[in-house]
Amino acid sequence: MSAHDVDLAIIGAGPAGMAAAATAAQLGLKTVLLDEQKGPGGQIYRSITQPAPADENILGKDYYHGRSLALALKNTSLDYRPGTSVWALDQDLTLSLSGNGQSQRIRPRRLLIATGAQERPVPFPGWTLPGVMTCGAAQILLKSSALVPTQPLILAGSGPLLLLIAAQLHRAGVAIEAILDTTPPRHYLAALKYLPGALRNLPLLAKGAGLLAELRRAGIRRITGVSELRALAGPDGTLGQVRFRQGKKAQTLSATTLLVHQGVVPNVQLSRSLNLSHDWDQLQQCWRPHTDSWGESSLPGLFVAGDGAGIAGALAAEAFGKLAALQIARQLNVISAQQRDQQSQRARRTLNQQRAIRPFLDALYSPAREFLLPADETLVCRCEEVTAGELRRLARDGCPGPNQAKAFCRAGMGPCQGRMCGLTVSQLMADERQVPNSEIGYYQIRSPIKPLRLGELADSAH
Ligand SMILES: Cc1cc2nc3c(=O)[nH]c(=O)nc-3n(C[C@H](O)[C@@H](O)[C@H](O)COP(=O)(O)OP(=O)(O)OC[C@H]3O[C@@H](n4cnc5c(N)ncnc54)[C@H](O)[C@@H]3O)c2cc1C
Repeated sequence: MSAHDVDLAIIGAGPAGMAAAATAAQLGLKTVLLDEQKGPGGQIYRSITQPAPADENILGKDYYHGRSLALALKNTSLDYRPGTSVWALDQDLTLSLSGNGQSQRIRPRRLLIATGAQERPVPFPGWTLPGVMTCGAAQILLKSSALVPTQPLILAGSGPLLLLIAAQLHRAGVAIEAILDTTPPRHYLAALKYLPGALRNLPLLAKGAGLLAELRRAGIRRITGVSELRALAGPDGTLGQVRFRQGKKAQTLSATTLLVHQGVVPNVQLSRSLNLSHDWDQLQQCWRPHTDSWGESSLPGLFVAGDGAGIAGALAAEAFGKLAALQIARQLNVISAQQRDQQSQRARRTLNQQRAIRPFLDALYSPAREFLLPADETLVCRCEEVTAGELRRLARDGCPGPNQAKAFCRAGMGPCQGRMCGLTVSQLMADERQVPNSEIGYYQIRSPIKPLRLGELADSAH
């Protein structure tokens, strides 16, 4: 495809990308939608065109909302390419793609990154043992293959998704031994000051209360105020026990699966690879690309929308995707500013309403210190096996930030390219050096940001 054949390329077919693609294509923009998954949906609506569980009650009503978004893609001239990874971006908006074993480059007039969120890495002693995985990973297996984890099963962590996934597994017939809630009790008080904003989204508050009631009715034990979480190996080297403390009391439970979760954070690999300007979000304890209210980033013509621009949930992502598409249509002179403003009113209202509850949720479910700044013996970079202690020592020895630490200990240089350790490395070094996260910075992300075959790399040179 030659340069400028495409008006808009969108990376990610979650709610943000699907809403943007449908809006842009309906307005007549020549639009390409790329996603590495084999169907549309993103994280929340994963496998929405072919959900694996037969019983719709398991995943719940919110999940099936994704059907209307996937359907809206069908009746357009959209060029939708599933199974396609974007592994590099250039400053002139050229994308390098890999799909069906082949590499290709396209250069659209405008680019929208809608690559969403990833679960926050949860480093704690024992997190690399077989049998310990994230709640999101278990949910992916449920949505795409109707598979459930082995039991006895324990869930541990904090946040609305922890409760949702516990409820979904329970509805799928899984026996849950216990939910270990690591939300520090003082966070309830800290969140109170944000309650007026939260009250603007009563349906979401009611949903949370409904999940808690459902789990209580099911008789699932929820142990609150949990700290000092440890996963311990059994005789065969896989997970055997989970140890924790509730107040002064230490407890140990047997388990073959431990699902952990400490919220989600924006996936910034692509935006970082272009050196876009990023802000440190103190309440969400993560980085997000700096954008204007339409999603345009510090690089003109490049937009970021959805959870990748700051965590606000699926309905906000859908609304933000639409707003970005309308502004892009405006910039390409397809609609007037007045048409853009008229057509964006509902999406803007939804976005504001969905964002209003975030400070409350973020203050309540901010991860406990032990997960942000793990103990010295904990592995932080799983790929290169670098511990928290080693990173602290490097900071004490004068290493100014993550990129220099990378050169000394290889943290962030493995196959995940720092996705699983980047945040923790930055936070550990900032804490040890007693400087703000904004000063310590983040890894310089380099392409290929996704694994790529040598043949595809060679193809892309032609
Ligand atoms: C594991 C997980 C499970 C979640 N489950 C729920 C849930 O059940 N309910 C809920 O309310 N919220 C859930 N969330 C929160 C969720 O992120 C939603 O808020 C929502 O999906 C965000 O929509 P989005 O469009 O911004 O991004 P996403 O839905 O995350 O979509 C991003 C898409 O980008 C694609 N992508 C990423 N990088 C590339 C690349 N380089 N090349 C090509 N494609 C790429 C991904 O494959 C993905 O399909 C979940 C989050 C995670 C991480």
